[in-house]
Amino acid sequence: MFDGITNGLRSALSVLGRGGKLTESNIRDGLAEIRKALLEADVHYDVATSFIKRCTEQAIGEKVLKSLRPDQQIVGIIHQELCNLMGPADPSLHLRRDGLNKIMMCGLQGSGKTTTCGKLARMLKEQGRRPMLVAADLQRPGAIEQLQIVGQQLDVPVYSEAPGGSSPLKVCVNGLAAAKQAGVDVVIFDTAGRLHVDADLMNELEQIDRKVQPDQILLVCDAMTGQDAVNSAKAFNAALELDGIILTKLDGDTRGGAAISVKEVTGVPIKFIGTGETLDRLEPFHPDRMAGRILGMGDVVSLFEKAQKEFDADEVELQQQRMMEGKFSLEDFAKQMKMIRRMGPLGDLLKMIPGLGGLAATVPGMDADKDMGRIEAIISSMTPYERRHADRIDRSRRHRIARGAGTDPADVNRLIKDFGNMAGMMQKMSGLGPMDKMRAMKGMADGGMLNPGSQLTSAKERSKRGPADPKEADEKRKKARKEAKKQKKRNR
Ligand SMILES: Nc1nc2c(ncn2[C@@H]2O[C@H](COP(=O)(O)OP(=O)(O)OP(=O)(O)O)[C@@H](O)[C@H]2O)c(=O)[nH]1
Ligand SMILES: [Mg+2]
Repeated sequence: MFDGITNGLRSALSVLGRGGKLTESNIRDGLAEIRKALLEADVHYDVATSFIKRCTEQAIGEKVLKSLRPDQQIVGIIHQELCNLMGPADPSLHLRRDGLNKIMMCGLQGSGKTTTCGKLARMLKEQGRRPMLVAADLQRPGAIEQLQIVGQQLDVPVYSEAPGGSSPLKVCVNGLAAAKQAGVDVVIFDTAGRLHVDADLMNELEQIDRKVQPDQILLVCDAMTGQDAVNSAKAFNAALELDGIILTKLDGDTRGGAAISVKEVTGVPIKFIGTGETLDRLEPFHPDRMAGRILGMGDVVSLFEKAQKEFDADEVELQQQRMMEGKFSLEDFAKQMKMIRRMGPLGDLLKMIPGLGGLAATVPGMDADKDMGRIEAIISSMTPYERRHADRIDRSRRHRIARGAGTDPADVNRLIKDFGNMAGMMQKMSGLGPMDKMRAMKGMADGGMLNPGSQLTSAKERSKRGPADPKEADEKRKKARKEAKKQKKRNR
């Protein structure tokens, strides 16, 4: 997302950073470029204009021009102004501990209301709440069933009525009563959308608002619709006094302008962003992180939070233990791989790391997800015995596994070798002090060992190159032979 803005800002900033000497006139030129980039990204005209005015005033101030790195100072100013535009942050739903919390969702047709109801319910459940969904969209055929499916997926109750004899208002009132009776603590009303803001829809929503008295009215806005999203937000806010905005579809190639202007135009905070179709793709909105993303500085904080959530700490510790004891098997390896994959497509993760943002898109032939998929396929074609005793995989087993995984036996071989190297190193490292550990890690990273899949795709090319470190490979082979002999003896 935000590629347009990011690239525009980058080129403008490189104008500012070039030549060393910044003057008032080239700062103005650079900022004018940024304004253009913002407009192209669908940022509201007035918002872009006043934003650039504020940045310019500060940037041409004496303090900036006389500072050591004026270009950095200017990036700082833009970052801060972006935060001011999109913030302050308020990702809380202000839920009470006791009693029933009522959340009403609204938005145009197809903006993502029903999906976001599910995402919110999932998030609340994770926080230990007991949510219930109410299907108040009687407009679109299939809408009730869609919400029911979401509820089933999450194991969350859904209140609905047959569309024939009921009205959205009735469904909400009855749904509220059902929620009270069921003893849930959050009830979320999924309402109908319309193609455009119209009086009919607003009437319906206002009636529900008056009768149900929601604690939070959240507008779901499709970020891909740019200015339209911002304009509809204005209209919804005028009728309903929104408590928060959820911007959806901030994945894909959204131009992102809506995220920048919607708070400024409506005064309503953005609470969450939707970054994918699946129900786990909801993130609290952080203006500073978003500003960082827009400026292409990466989003390390989000990345680490994601990692923390997806990695099962106990499992990781258990695996470390197994590594140290030399018991780390291909089965553990596959588990680790799964954990990494749960964090999302690798391309997405790369984009969040500063400096690597462009990498995912620019390195030809790089398809880390495919490589990881291949490794998983290879490991899952093995028998449990083989996963625990990788050293026992001989030629015929190798061929069988390769057939099962739809790859080359050379790939299977490579994976087993890489895995053997990694497990061996890990075991060695467990006896080292922290500094030596770091050195060893660096060695592993340089040798590509921390990313065993990275070389799977070019079996042919590799055979030309030979092993990365012949001496080490030799030693490994010797050790393996010794092990095999010992094992044979034991078996006799
Ligand atoms: N890529 C992406 N797609 C999303 C996101 N949120 C929702 N969608 C998709 O957008 C489409 C519409 O979503 P719904 O949740 O049905 O939208 P709605 O507002 O309930 O639509 P109506 O009930 O017809 O008014 C679906 O295909 C969703 O999968 C998101 O954050 N990212
Ligand atoms: Mg819907």
